[in-house]
This record gives sequence, structure tokens and C-alpha cells, in this order.
Amino acid sequence: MRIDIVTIFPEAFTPLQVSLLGRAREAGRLQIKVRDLREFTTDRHRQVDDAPYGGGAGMVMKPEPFFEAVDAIRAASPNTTPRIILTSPQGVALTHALAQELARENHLVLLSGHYEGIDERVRETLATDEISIGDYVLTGGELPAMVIVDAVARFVPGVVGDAASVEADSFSEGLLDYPHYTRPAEYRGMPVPPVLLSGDHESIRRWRQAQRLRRTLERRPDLLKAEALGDEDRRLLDELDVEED
Ligand code: 9D3
Repeated sequence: MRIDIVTIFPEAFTPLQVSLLGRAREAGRLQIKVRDLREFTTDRHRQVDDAPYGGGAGMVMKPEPFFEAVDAIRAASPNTTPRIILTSPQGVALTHALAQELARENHLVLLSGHYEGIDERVRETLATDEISIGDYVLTGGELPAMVIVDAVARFVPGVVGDAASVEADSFSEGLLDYPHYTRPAEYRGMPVPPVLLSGDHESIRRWRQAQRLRRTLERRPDLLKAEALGDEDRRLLDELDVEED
């Protein structure tokens, strides 16, 4: 997959060079190119923003550099039809399902916003998607762009070593994860739940599933409502003593 990121803060994207995504890039699974929006300005001051028509506080990002940047990206990849994603507090929320959908594309362009807003013509006629990462206010679209890249890249074959762990992850089945333990069997008076030491794989599987249901019920009941529970899950949920722990 090829990903182009257009930003006024290219240096903010160094985390994408390291860790898991850095290795995926080296292995050739991901081609990520960060481009400085100012390179697509033509004026002496390399101006990317201007005062809002109609007045008001703050600055608005100008349309021309974004259109020029996308033209250049399209010219450099004439055989792909990229999704053009604008990061924005007004966007649709990023979800597991949306990340999975984007991972099936072969080319993404992320337009990372800053300042109070972006000229509406960018979202109307340049962007194909407008995405938010959640209901909280950040100072810019740089972290959201990196979050989108990370969430999408996990689903690109060969980026995460273990395909099973990508599939088994929380949200793919609509439930939170179960608790994990490793040695020692008791630490500072805190024992590991005995069932995990029993060697009884069926009991362990049922305990883990009950824990997933309990946690989801307590912390994210919104997820449980969406989930169509099977017979066993409904039985495990009935048996849960939600008072304890
Ligand atoms: C104080 C300015 N706000 C007035 C209503 C608008 C505003 C503009 C730009 C608020 C935040 C930002 C910067 N944030 C993003 O560009 C952004 C974002 C976010 O803040 N939260 C969650 N997802 C995203 S995606 C882009």
C-alpha cells in the first residue's frame, strides 16, 4: 500500500519511521511519503493560510496548496485512484470497520489540517473522505493522520507478523479482551486465577469468554448492545456475578 501524507509539520511524522510501521516500510509492504504543504505554494511567503471571508477569529487553510499537492501525488502515481482523506473534527469517526475498509485500497492520501479550519472547497471537491478519531479536541490533524495510518496499516498483509492476532483483536468480535497473566503464580499476595493453572483448556476458554463479557458489560455496554450474542454467551452473561471484583 502507498500512503501520501500532506502536512505543514512533516517533522511531526517521524514516529512513522520507527517501530512496527518502520519495519513494514523497510520490508516494502508500505510506502509512506510525507510531503510539506508549503512546497505546493507559489508565493514568496509560502503562505498556507489566510483570513476567513466573512470575518471572525483565526485563520483558514488556503485551497490551492492542497489541490496542487494532490495533483502532484496523482501525477506521480498515474495507475492508482487514491482515496483522499481529510482529517477533521467534523469527520465520520474512525472505527475498526473503516480501518479495515481503507486497508483494502492500494493508495491513500491524507490531508492533515491545522488552524481553525480548511477552505470548504477542499472537503467538497478534493476529499473523498473526512475522518475524525473521536470526540475530543486536539491542536491539529497530525496525530489523527498518524492514528489512521497505524490503524489501517495493521490490516495490510505482512505488516503485522501474526495475521491471527490481527483477526482476534478486540473489536473484531465486538468484545473487549480477557485478562492476561504470566509467571509468577503469586506476586505480592496476588494470585493468578487458579483455572489458568488447571490445564483444563475447555474451562479456561469458558472463563476467558465470561471475563470478556463481564468487562464489556461493565465498561462498554454500548458494544454489547450491538453484538448479537450466541447461546453460550447469553448463558455466561446470566451466570456472571457483576457485583464482585
Ligand atoms: C477551536 C477550534 N474549533 C472551533 C469549533 C475547531 C477546531 C479546528 C481544528 C478544533 C480542533 C481542530 C484541530 N483538530 C483536528 O484537526 C482534528 C481532530 C480533533 O481535534 N479531534 C479528533 N479528530 C480529529 S481529526 C482532525
